[in-house]
Amino acid sequence: MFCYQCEETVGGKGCDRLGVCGKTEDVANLQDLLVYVCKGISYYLVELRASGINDETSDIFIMESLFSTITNANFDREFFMQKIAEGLDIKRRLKEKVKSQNAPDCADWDGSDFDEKAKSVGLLSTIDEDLRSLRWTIIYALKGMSAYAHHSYVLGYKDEGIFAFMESALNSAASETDKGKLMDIVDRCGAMGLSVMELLDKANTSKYGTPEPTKVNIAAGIRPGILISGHDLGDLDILLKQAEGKGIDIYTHGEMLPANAYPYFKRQKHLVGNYGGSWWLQGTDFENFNGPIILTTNCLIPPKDSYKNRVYVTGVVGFQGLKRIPEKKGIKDFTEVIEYAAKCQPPKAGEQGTIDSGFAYGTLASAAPKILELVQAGKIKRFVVMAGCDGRHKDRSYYTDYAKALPGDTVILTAGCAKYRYNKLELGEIEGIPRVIDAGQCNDSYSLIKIALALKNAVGAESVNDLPLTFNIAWYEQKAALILLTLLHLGIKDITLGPRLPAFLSPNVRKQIVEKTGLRLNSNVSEDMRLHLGR
Ligand code: FSO
Ligand code: SF4
Repeated sequence: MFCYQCEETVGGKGCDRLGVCGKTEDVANLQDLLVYVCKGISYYLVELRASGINDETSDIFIMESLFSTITNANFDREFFMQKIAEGLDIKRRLKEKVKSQNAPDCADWDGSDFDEKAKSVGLLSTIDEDLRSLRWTIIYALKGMSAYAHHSYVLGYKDEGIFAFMESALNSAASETDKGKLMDIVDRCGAMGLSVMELLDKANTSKYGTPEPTKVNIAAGIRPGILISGHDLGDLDILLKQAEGKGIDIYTHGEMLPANAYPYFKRQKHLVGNYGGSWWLQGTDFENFNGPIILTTNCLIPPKDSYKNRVYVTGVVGFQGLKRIPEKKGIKDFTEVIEYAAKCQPPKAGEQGTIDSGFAYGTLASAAPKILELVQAGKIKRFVVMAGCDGRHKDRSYYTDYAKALPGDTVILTAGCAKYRYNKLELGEIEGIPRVIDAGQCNDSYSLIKIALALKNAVGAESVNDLPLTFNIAWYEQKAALILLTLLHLGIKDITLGPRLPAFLSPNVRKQIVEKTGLRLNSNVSEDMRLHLGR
């Protein structure tokens, strides 16, 4: 095993025995083998597309497979064994359609001992450090892309161009040796990151309306509840329909929080608010919740025995021993969870009050004149984009300290679970504009990009880099890596990133990116504050 795809990787270098996330060696290797099989399938798909033939079953397989290997989504050996077998069947079928003399090993391998083969196809099989770095940066970006494509797909939205790009990039990640070409693909991943976030924004807002500023309740009620976590709004929708009138309260957790701000979900009286905090607090939050919990996407932490029997998974999420939401006639059936919830105690009371969410670009556009007026009057001196992910390491308190230290004439723009580091602080407002503007889930970084571009146009600036706008991003897993590549692709300079730079960027690749973009690692609050605000 060798995995360095997330920020928490051992020693900032790589997990080589057991993942900090809890991923075991055999599962890590099988995930690598599944990626390898996807590369083989992509080889044939690229050939077929060149002759005008598409294969949707394969597109979906690649999207689901890559998504299942993202950090904290699936830890289940059986899931990966089955997926690899399924992939091999797809590959055989495609191989019959393509007459190829020079197929790479990933396309040729026909599946013998999975565990043995899995040991030889990981990232260390590429000896050259820079080549490895570029190839796996692409693969990690594709993992993030597949997650957002999947959230869109389940709502009925897909984009042929995104599938075609993913397959062609995966094919290049398997065999391309020209580092310049691979660097170009890294950049194109950033461009495609914007497209996939745009697609998901369209899917979410077309189905559920434009999020509106909302004070989300964080207090526990007195009825039994179901806690739903992850990013999949479609699952929340089905659950709410099936639980209506059953005397059960539905609460969001982690990245599901922004659902509370969509007009469609606001109309559901039994969606009562958000319980708990960020993904890494689930050990305590799930224990205290007392009722069943549904994980629709990452981030899942290996569950404790004290609540394991109450956790249900769906979609690409998996963990040995957890119950899976069944499907009846293609529709997810939450009956068992709802009946189980009715027998449970209500959630343990704890927090009180509300948190603000729902500031999508569609809503902020209407507040734009007011915001501009405040900027021109010097009442808002700077915006700081603090989007991204949260994580469990102590040094993440940097983001809380930074938010607290920001002067009262600054506004934080956020999206993703990074917000939990400061969204319960009393940071106040500037003439009705909250000092923490939460656009939503990590994919709603798209909204933040739109806001930045709108601001640029409104003040007549030549570039986003000329605005009083600083990017101080927190990353953890591969969706955030994709978002970073999108920001870099858009030409945003001098982004501060933390708490560590990605281990998958080799020193040479990192140097090249840093020289071109000014990307830098965050340091300490006072130094960064001086650099960002000039005071
Ligand atoms: Fe967070 Fe996890 Fe949304 Fe990620 S819950 S860390 S970037 O999966 O996707 O922000
Ligand atoms: Fe380690 Fe992160 Fe990979 Fe898990 S996902 S094995 S923590 S690098």
